Amino acid sequence: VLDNVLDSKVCFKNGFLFGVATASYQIEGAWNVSGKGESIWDRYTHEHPERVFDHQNADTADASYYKVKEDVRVMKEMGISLYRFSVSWPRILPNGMSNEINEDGLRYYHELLDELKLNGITPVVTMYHWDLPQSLQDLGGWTNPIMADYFVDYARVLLENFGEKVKIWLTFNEPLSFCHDGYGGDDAPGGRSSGFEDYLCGHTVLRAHALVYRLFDNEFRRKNGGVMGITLCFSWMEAATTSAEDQAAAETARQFNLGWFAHPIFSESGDYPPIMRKLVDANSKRQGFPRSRLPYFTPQEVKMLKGSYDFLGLNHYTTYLIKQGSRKLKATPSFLDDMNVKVFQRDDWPKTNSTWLKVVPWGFRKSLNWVRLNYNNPKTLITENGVAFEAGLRDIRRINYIDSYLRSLHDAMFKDGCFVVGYIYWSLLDNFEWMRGFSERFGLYEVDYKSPNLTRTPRLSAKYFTNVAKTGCLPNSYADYTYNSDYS
Ligand code: PNW
Repeated sequence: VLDNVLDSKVCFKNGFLFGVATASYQIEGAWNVSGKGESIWDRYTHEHPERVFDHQNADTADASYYKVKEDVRVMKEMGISLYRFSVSWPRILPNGMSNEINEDGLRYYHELLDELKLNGITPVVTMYHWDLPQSLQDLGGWTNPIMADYFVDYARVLLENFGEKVKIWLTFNEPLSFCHDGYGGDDAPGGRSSGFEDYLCGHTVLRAHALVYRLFDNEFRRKNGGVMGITLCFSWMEAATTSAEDQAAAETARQFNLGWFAHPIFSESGDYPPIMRKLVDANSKRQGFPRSRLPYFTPQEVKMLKGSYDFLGLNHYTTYLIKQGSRKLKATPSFLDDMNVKVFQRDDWPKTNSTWLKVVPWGFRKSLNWVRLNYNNPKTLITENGVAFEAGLRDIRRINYIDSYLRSLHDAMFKDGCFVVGYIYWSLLDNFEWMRGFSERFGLYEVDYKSPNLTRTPRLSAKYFTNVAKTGCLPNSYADYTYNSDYS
């Protein structure tokens, strides 16, 4: 009988890693302390408070800069084995360039890395999670091709200083988000030039990624060991109907969203997805541009990019339905016009506190299988998955979300053979959720923004996740977590 119960339990194999994630600007605070330079998010939230929910900014955020011991203790208690955090470029290089290194920046991340080591937690370090030094934005930021060289200089500083302590590196977090939303939309730096600057950004970022991967491979791996990847976000794009047109539209949407950054690195043929090349080239021509708005790689760059990874970092949150588009091409370009599909979600999918995020667990399995089939089943680490609900400790719906997404992940791994090595929840703590300020709470731990200490308190979901991380299995029922006098 016991064997049957154990058989039916959903367990991840020994060695599967559980973790939690954060990012520098979203939690650190101390925005102008001890030599840190200004980032584009500092500048943007200060100059355009009206664009952010409730005029908020992350000047203080969770004050994690001052709470290394406290935050690591919480992780230790949860029994997780990975902590994914990002390094603030302007905290290390106040002016963005490596001629001036801020010693306090190095000290802070050493303190964090040492504390993690003391507690047996493996760091997963993102070099860039959106907080570009403002001085580099003044040169055009990621739309300026030279930014790739400055990123290499910065990466070298990180590899030289932290290479002995960090074995799992990510170059970038979600280029699609910070290129499209930052240079083609409303995120910092507020480029609002979609269909043009976002492609320039993407091009520089892809080159920068490959240069840093080759630097790591040629100069650091032998000495320090370790692995390097890139984190891409992939919302599942499901065709809304079985019609050939909608099926093709959904595939186009996948190529424009994941393929834009994944195809050059993870595909057999390299370079941008053929459908993206074709559509943007044709539209640029029709709009009278002298050349394609999507830049071309040299053959050497295609080669340098192809295979520039040891693993894929995948962020997955939700699913969209896709129908064939019907837009007439406008004179002003945009990414959405180039892709030309209709994107929507079903009204009966469970809602969350993020307008864009509906609970659709089966999309996770489909995303992972699409990656498996298109990129030859790369080693994958889930670097983010999570959900925001209203403040409060009895977050049964968050438990529900995590549990259902983990079941879908389990099916992808054990029924379909997807090669996934770990799962990192976003986020450890409530934090500054970019344009939506502190209004969206993703944390396993609640942060009380009214208390002077920014007190952290575990939600029910923290208890659930602790159990999962410690046993490697999903509970047969999570009734245990539903009624608990501690949380009433
Ligand atoms: C991520 N989507 O961005 C970021 O990496 C985090 O910094 C952020 O806090 C988190 O998601 C929650 O919003 C995403 O459209 C942006 O599917 C967009 C999507 C997913 C993630």
